[in-house]
Amino acid sequence: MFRRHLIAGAITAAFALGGIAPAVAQDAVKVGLILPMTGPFASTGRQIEAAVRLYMAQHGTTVAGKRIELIVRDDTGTPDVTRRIAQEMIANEKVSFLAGFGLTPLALATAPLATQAKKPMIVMAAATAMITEQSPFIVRASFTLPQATVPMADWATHNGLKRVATLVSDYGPGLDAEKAFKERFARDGREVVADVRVPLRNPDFAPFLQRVADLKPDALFVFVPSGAGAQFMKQFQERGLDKTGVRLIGTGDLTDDDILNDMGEPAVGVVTTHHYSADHSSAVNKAFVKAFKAANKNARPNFMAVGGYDGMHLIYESLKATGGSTDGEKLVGAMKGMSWQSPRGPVTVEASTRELIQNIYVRKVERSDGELYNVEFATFQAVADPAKKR
Ligand code: VNL
Repeated sequence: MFRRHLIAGAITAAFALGGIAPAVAQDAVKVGLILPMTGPFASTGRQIEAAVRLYMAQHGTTVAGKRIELIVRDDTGTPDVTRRIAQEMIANEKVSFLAGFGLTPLALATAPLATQAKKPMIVMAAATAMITEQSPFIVRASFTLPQATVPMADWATHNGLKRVATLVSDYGPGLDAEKAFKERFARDGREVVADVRVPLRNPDFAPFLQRVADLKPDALFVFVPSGAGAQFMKQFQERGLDKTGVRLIGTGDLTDDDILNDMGEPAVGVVTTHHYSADHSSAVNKAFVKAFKAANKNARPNFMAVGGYDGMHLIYESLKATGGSTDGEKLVGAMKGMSWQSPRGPVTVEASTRELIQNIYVRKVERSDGELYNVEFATFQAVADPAKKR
């Protein structure tokens, strides 16, 4: 006890005398990464953290003369916890960036804090369109559901589908997807014959799938969040819907690269639209996938990983642009209009919306070398979020 007091006293004295510790602390720029690392959405946290660490390993931890310090905290996917962690990170840790946000409610819970503290808030996962409108300090490194869905509706239209049912998780991104699909598709004799919503947590798809089977649509359009696709696919098969000729389409969240291999045969042939596939054939992506696998026991990166990787790019490049200044307004200003070659393809931060303009690819699940991949076969170039007024 006495000994501890003596040591504590010595440390206090060193600070009071202007020791070197405070100077070192000043030179660190802290990035507070808040993710669901446990609970039903832990795969999202795991993917993003791995990609953030890969980016730092590849680009070093000194940017514009500042040492980047990463602080990772688990919010378990609970909005109150996200908000409390963000508060602590701002007040106690004095972070310069907030980042992560695995689901929409978690991003929404934090937005007012980012505004109040004037901290850039990099949304690496959550994808409801209205999120970026909740704070001028939010910049999104993922995508929006309308952005991924409108191309799917166009693909369905051009492929002669007439009667489509939709099935979405009953919260922000699902409602965005349902609305975007309906508005784009249901014209000129085409109709959405049912729009079913399933609970976000512990969904039992069976009763909804029975309804869909009875309606016999040409296709079922699905949005479920990353990680939930395997359970959906299992029940789709158990109900025999894969044998009834109901085509399965959706956004790429359904055939998430993280779990695609476990889905097996029922996933083969499923067509989805999304901004990222691990199978994307660019040199930048090949290098990214190779490095990610090498650092993560051969695990494949999914679209969440790319959100984390590009989010780190925004943090590093904005800090370079401000010459190391951590003024929140300057950092966000530097991110606006920024363009680069992401593993997903070319991207630009649209200055007026702080959303990425990016390609949306049409992909089909195919087997190659014994593994399942989302194989891209058509591209909608430079798609901006269609939900924003401009
Ligand atoms: C969200 C959107 C989450 C898409 C997801 O996976 C996803 C969201 C966790 O905005 O909550 O794939």
